[in-house]
Amino acid sequence: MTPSEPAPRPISWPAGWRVVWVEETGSTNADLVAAGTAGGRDRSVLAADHQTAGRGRLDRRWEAPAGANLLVSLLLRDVPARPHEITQRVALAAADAARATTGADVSLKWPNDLMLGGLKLAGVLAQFGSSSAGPFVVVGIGVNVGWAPPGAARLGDGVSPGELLHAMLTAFDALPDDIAAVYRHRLGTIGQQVRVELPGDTSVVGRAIDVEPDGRLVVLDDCAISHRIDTGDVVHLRPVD
Ligand code: BT5
Repeated sequence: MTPSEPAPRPISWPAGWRVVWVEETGSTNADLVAAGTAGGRDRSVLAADHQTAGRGRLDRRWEAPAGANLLVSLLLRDVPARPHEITQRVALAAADAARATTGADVSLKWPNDLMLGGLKLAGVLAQFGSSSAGPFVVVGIGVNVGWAPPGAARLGDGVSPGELLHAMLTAFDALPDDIAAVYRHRLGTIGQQVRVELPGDTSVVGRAIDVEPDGRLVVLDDCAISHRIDTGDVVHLRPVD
């Protein structure tokens, strides 16, 4: 199957989700943030075969050729007291779905990248908003299924983007009320020697020792100073002998 011939999508979706799938848009996240601001309903889902302006975090780009990968955003109005939990839920659901459909041994890299064989398989972008219908969060995820850029991983031909989304929505609803332990268990970052690149061209090198209840990564540097990190890009370093 070529990227210009997307696989057929499931004809039904797990109960309670309103899934719209379009051929092309700028960014599914941008569209759902606009929909949320205009009062769009809880558990609205927008997927696209192709994004012309797919977004990563910190204004970066997310790339994928038409029809090859899962590009989807979820609009959720049940925003928990600790909002980052909802982003973790989407990452965990996608990891569970990838495992269930392909058997791939997917783990997480802080905060919410999906990793396969040490390479990035998927990225998550959360955006918060408010409307007259209350606060909301849009969580977008791009999962490499049929295509990956150099240095990244893909799931391969064993699953289609539509099948993966179906499994992901099912897995989301199957997560426990308290996901802290599940997230911690799946997070390959804990115990690793890491370099965390922080906004503003600085970085912290040390051992990732914990994740706090508010989602911050705790890194202990060589001077035994602990850093509680809110935003950054983690590089897993080889452990030093
Ligand atoms: C992310 O950003 O990982 C979040 C990506 C979220 C994409 C989804 S797709 C559906 C929804 N709609 C959107 O517009 N966005 C969301 P970040 O950690 O900043 O990673 C971005 C960086 O990853 C880029 O600067 C590239 O270096 C790299 N990258 C781009 N495309 C990639 C891909 N397909 N696979 C792996 N890495 C990629």
